[in-house]
Amino acid sequence: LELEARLRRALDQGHMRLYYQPQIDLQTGRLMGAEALLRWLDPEEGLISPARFIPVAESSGVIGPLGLWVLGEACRQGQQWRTAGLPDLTIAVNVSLHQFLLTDLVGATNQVLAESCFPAEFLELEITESALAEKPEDALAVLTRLRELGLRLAIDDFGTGYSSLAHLKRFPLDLLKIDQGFIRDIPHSADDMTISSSVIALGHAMGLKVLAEGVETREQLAFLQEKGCDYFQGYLCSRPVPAEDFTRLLEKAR
Ligand code: G
Ligand code: G
Ligand code: MN
Ligand code: NA
Repeated sequence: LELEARLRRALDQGHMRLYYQPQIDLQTGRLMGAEALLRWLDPEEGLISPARFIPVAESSGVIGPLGLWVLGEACRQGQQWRTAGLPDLTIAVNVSLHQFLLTDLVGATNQVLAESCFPAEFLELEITESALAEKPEDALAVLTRLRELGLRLAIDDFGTGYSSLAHLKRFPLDLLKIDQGFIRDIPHSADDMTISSSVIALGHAMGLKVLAEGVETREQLAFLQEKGCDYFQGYLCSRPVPAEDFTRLLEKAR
């Protein structure tokens, strides 16, 4: 079977999973959120990365039902953690370019929030910088309607796309995520240290919180703390883990 047909079948047969990676408050060390990351658990091939199948999902239109499943699953899980009395947690969900511009993302989000009873204020959507740059006027309209639902908006992979700062300023955003490519070589790359601290300052100047991705070492953490970065995620704290493992992290944080 072609990848597209296999993908549709995997979705129908329940072979998709969400893994969760902790997001930590850099100043207090508190667990404040989780990014949901999609995994395809193929009975023959094992774990397949979204980097391999999201592009196919986008070009084939499978991203519509797949994206709806991801949103629904993340909200159901988030609500389950809430009703278990575990600490408050923001759940961040990745949204792809096609899903953002060509599907009814506002309708889908509204639907899953209603069905799951998960409060909108705890849901965050991550949109890549390049998706916002593609059609800024359309993007502004969608972001505005999403914001009206009461959820939070993050710009993902910041620094790798080409969004103009003039547009960025007009978008109703809450969080800027520094791409891990700028974090990786800290403290060895003076350029990356300059870029990262500039992005933190830029984000704060625009009234946004700033999260650093891909933090793997204590040196990186110390640098980001000193520069006033708000949050981090990365292997230093934890890899993305299945929901059951994340539940244990939450129980420890209680
Ligand atoms: O989870 P990493 O470990 O493999 O993710 C690889 C890429 O896939 C990243 O760019 C990530 O943003 C993207 N990705 C992960 N989960 C999702 C998802 O649910 N939807 C979309 N659109 N992209 C996702
Ligand atoms: O594009 P996006 O930022 O959504 O994708 C996040 C990707 O980064 C996922 O593939 C996730 O598994 C990966 N990731 C998360 N933390 C780390 C880390 O500390 N180091 C590296 N190399 N990758 C990470
Ligand atoms: Mn992301
Ligand atoms: Na990213």
